[in-house]
Formats: sequence, C-alpha cells, structure tokens
Amino acid sequence: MTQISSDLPPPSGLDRLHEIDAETVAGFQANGHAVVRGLASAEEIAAFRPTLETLVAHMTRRMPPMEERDTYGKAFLQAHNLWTREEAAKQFVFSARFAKAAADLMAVPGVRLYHDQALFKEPGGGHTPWHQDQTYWPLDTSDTITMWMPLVDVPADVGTMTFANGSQTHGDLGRYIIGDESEEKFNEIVKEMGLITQTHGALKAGDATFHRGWTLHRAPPNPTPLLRSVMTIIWYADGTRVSQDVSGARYYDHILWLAETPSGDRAEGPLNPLLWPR
Ligand SMILES: O=C(O)CCC(=O)C(=O)O
Repeated sequence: MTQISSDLPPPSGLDRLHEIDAETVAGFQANGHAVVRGLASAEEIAAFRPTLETLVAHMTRRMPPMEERDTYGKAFLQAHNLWTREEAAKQFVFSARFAKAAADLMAVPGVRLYHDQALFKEPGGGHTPWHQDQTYWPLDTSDTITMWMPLVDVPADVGTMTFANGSQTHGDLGRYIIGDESEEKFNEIVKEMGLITQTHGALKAGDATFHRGWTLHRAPPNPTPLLRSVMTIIWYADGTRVSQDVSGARYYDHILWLAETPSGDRAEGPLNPLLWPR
C-alpha cells in the first residue's frame, strides 16, 4: 500500500471554514448528534467523488456476494483510511472545515484524526443494526465524534441514520458488537430507557450528520437501485489517552489506528495528526 505522509497537505478549498451556529452546538451537546446542511457544496463533492468511489471499489473488490454475507457484511461496503492511498482523499479527510466543525460541536479546542471510513450501502443492502461506535475504540474520553457525509443525494426511501437522543450520556450501554444481537439488545434498551429516536431524514451530497462515539444509532436497509456512498471521518479531542481496555472488540483498532500506543499514553501515533487547530 502506498503510505502517504501525515503532514498537512497544501491548503484546499475544503480548508475554508464554516460557522456552526449555537443552536446546532446545543442540539449536539444535548442529543449526541446533529445535522449540518451544506457543510460541503455539491461542486466540492463532485470534485472528490470519482476518486473516493474508485478507491472504494478497488478496496472492496474481494467482498463476497450479498447472499453469502452476514448481517454486518450486508450493511455496507467498508474501506478505511483512504487518506493513506491518494492525495485527493487526504485533502478531503484532512479538511480544516470538517475538523473545526467537529471541534466546535464537541466544544473542545482541538481534534486529532482517528481514521476515515467509507460506508457504501449497496442496492439491496441490509440494515445497519443499532450500535455504539466506541465499543470498538480504545480511547479514554467521551469526546469522540463521527462525521457522516453522503457523496450522493440520499432520498428518504434510502434513508439516513436514526439516533437515540441522549444515549451518549449513559456511556457504555452493553459492549455489543454490530450484528443481530446488538439490534435486539439495544432495541430493548431504547424501549426500557424510553429514549426518543430521531432521524435527520433525506440529505443532499455535502450535508453531514455528526454523532458522538457513545450515541446509539442505526440505519435502514437500502431497497433502491442507488449506491448510498458515504464518507465518514472520526476524530477525538486532542490530549486524549489510550484507554486501559484494549481487548476484545478494541484489539484491532488499537493495532490499526493507534499504532499500539501503550494504555495511558497520549493517542498521538503516526496516523493521528492534529487536524484542528492548524
Ligand atoms: O452508514 C451506516 O449505515 C451506519 C454508519 C455508522 O454506523 C457510523 O458512521 O457510525
């Protein structure tokens, strides 16, 4: 694999900043998720989409046919750290605009990259079961955040994520990895706790939702012929340390994204550049 340096790339249009209004920040703080419409323009997305989609097609070319996959495998084609493969992908993932939006929503001074992840739900792709991302993340903070940005307009019949409002305030709700069990158990938990669920509905290419690592979320199946191509970027607050628990579901993340930095040390491995402030 071509290893591209984690030095900041030359400035790009995606470094022009975007003001996140106070109401959106307050909503994010209370609910654990928010939508920011028009964070990137249709033209900006059109410039990056061919590179990102070609890269994902290449990186996922060995996926077995849909009927041979389990629930998790049916949910999406998944490819990670596109930024290490192509300079254009790096410009997208290292965008100052996206990183500052993440810092502003969490109300922290700075953020480091955890990793990027393409999540392409194919035509006929299955649902994404309820889960908490941070189950997989050996990070000693709750200041973690994902941006979920479609590269295509996503109509309501394809669907975007549903979030359980306020679930992030409860932290770890059960360590279920994504699958049939997480769907069943978290469904029960949502009912028992009386959590209100919310979706931001149809999104345009360049709109984005943001959610915290402990926010419970899911996504519906894709019954349409549209490839729901989505890029995600995950950051954590600068200063975060690697957690004591690097076992189980966190084992591979510790190796892949944190260079096996020892528990208790600052999570500042070679794949974790400071993306805000610049
Ligand atoms: O794209 C999806 O279907 C789910 C995405 C998700 O779970 C995430 O970004 O954390």
